Amino acid sequence: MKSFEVNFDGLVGPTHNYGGLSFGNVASQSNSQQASNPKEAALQGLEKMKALMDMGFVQGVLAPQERPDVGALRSLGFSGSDAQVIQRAAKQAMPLLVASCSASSMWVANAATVSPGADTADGRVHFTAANLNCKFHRSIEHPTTSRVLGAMFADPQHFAHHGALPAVAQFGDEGAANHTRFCRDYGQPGVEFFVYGRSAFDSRYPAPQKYPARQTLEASQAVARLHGLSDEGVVFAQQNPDVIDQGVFHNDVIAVGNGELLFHHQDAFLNTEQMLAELHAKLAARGGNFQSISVPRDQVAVEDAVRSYLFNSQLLSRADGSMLLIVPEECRSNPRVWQYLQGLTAAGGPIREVKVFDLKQSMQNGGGPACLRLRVALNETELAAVNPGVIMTPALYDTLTRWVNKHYRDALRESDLADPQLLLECRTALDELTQILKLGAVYPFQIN
Ligand code: SUG
Repeated sequence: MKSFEVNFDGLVGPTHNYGGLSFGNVASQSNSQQASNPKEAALQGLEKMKALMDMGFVQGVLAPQERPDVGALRSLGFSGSDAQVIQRAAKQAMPLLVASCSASSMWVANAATVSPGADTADGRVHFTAANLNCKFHRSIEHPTTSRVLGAMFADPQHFAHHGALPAVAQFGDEGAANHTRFCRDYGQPGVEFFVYGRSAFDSRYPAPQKYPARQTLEASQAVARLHGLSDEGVVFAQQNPDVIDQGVFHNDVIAVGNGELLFHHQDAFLNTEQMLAELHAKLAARGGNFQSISVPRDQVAVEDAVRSYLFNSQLLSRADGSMLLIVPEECRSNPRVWQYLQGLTAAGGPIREVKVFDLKQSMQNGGGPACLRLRVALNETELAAVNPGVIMTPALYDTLTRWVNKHYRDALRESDLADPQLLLECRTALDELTQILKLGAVYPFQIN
């Protein structure tokens, strides 16, 4: 049976703005308070989806969330009509209004961790929504994420959904951004690779000093248990705490994997040799030949990796078996990174081509090509069971482009978030979107 890796990209929501909300994420902090352009952000994302579809990849769409999140503000004590809740929050606690307006659900690599049916004990595709509880603005995503994923992957015969882990820092879970999977073929059992930033229950593990480690070992282990993964099919590895302190807030800012290949920075992990040997042995037991490309620090410094998002790329397998790397424009404008990439494709290794995309609106909040997509490996039968409304087609691309042009603003500043009209605009747009994507009622304003 044929199998595919389907990339579901997060559609950027109408409140995309630069709130400076993510301590430890250099781009979010340094672009705080700039004016954003939500329309351009959404169109840039749609361009990437269309380009992948045009290249023959199966591409999906993941809907954004209802923002401002009036319910979150109510739970913090703001009351009255929806408009009053927003106005009171703007007056008394602007940072909370900004957090309740974040369009951060666009970075769907953080929506959930996904294990393909070939790896799980019951043969179903398993999803665990990420609790994202390191940051308030992200911790409010998972209830809607669960409803949206449930509407996309509804058939219980093929898909199993787990709610987010307990909402405490000890189980901090950031989803697929700290998870990748190695396999010979997407439909065959693979090795799932979980990368954590610290241990919450064992003080022998080192931890970063300056910035938070968002993912814990115990959260990663819990997800592996929930999904019914076998010990032979998992490897846990610790991120190098020094790189977290240099702005690598998720592992997908310093490493990316696909098929049998791990592409990573030399300084990405702790105990790298041992970890690579374990990946090699476990993939070999599953019939695969693990390979890795380590990018030396004297060619690309960690700082260059963080600024360019070289590793926040999409590593895609083409029909001829070679791989394609989708990188953001910022890689081309960094001379060291661009020179490295020229050498990489010329070397005749597995990565043969680099394609560049302009994702500046998302990049300025620390979200590159890989942050914007959730990978789901599916066989033909499972793919046929996915809600067809969320699979990208030329017609859906045209409809979504028209929808963005009709509903989105082309400039948003912090003061605009207090405008109650923005809430109405968002709800009108999202109501139409649920019809376009055939999701049914998934937003609080549709179900309460
Ligand atoms: O969680 N930025 C996101 C970026 C997430 C990137 N995802 C991956 N690496 N997979 C974050 O830090 C910034 C929002 C703001 O400041 O307005 C933000 O949430």
